[in-house]
Amino acid sequence: MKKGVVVAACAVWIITGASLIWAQGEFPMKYTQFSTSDQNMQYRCMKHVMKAEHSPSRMKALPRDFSGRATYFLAPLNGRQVLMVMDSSTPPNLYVDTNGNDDLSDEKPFTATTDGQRTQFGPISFSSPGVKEEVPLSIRVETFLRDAVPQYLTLMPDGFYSSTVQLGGESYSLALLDANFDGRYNSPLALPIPANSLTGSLSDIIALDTNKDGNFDCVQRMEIYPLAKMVAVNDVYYSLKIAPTGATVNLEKVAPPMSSLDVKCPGAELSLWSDICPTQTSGSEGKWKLPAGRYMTNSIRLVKKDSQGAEWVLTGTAREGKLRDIDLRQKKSAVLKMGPPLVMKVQAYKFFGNSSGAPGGQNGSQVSVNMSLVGQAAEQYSARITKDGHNLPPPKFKILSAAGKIMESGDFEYG
Ligand SMILES: [Ca+2]
Ligand SMILES: [Ca+2]
Ligand SMILES: [Ca+2]
Repeated sequence: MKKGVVVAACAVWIITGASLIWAQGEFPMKYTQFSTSDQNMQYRCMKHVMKAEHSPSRMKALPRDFSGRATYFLAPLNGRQVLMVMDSSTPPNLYVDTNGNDDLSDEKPFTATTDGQRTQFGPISFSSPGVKEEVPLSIRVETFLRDAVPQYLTLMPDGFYSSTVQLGGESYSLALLDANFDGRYNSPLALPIPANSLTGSLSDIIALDTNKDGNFDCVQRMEIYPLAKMVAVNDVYYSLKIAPTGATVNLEKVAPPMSSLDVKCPGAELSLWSDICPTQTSGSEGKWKLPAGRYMTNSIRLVKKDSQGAEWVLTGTAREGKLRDIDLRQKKSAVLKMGPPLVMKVQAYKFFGNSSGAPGGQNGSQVSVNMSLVGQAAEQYSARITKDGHNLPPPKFKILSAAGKIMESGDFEYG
């Protein structure tokens, strides 16, 4: 009997000892409304909803005091199409079917507030059917003042969950955003994403201040990204378990199966979104170890030093080509050539415009000429090249006739 207790105690110690090494534990999260300093995160979750052409047939009634012109919207929120109607009165009012009964006569209006450019409504709160959450889904809705009849509404969350988590003996700020507006905080990115979709509207978003500077960075440093199964800090991987309500997050140190990716391009830096673990790669001659999974290139930097030590940087994206969807699920290693030699691609678009630049005018046609550089994996680089952090002058162009005569010449403009 006594031996049995000792054996059991040893087993508990081994399990507990192992978890002391591996588990980083569960952390409670706190809901906070966005402030102006958090707009990086809030704007990453923006979702546009186009106006409906007609009054939706399911709508039972408009509010009794409805005065102005009605514009109808059906917004995908909380797993349903939520009816919204803009009353273009002064100031404009937005009616939202917050209780999901397709009836707007039982709703109070949200009156516009404005900063001079944008008109905002909310916060607008909804309950999630079947989920008992401490904080219901809450959003803000924006539109442009100049649009008497808005073509679309912009939706964004009103707040986010955050916590300070302990990883490898250090404290990090972590935030979760319900970026697909379903009232849950645990929707991971599924790859590949459909063409022309915004990743922010397909999954939730996580932010982790890995350089501990007090900001969730999103320009040169990737600290805000679509939610995946893991996060990485200093090349250590942690699995993520998030309560659907956002109330807790659990992180555990894990050792995932790894693959290697070789892009045959020293100086390449990739910001990769993933269904397994978002990663920012650089150095090691363009050859990196990554957890086996699927990846999508969000942005690219090509960095080269010349013989005088000056640093030249090209930035790019992978809207198409092999870097758009990198599948390392079943592969121990993959080679994918990117970067130079770069081919210049010039595209001309003809459009009709009037002198004010508004579309639809009949006075003369205009041609927009766009230039980009295309790499070996069909990735696209901007013609904006920087040398030691300064923009080089934009490239010049000449348009020749079939006989070789210069018809037009000028400078490209960055934009
Ligand atoms: Ca209602
Ligand atoms: Ca969600
Ligand atoms: Ca940071």
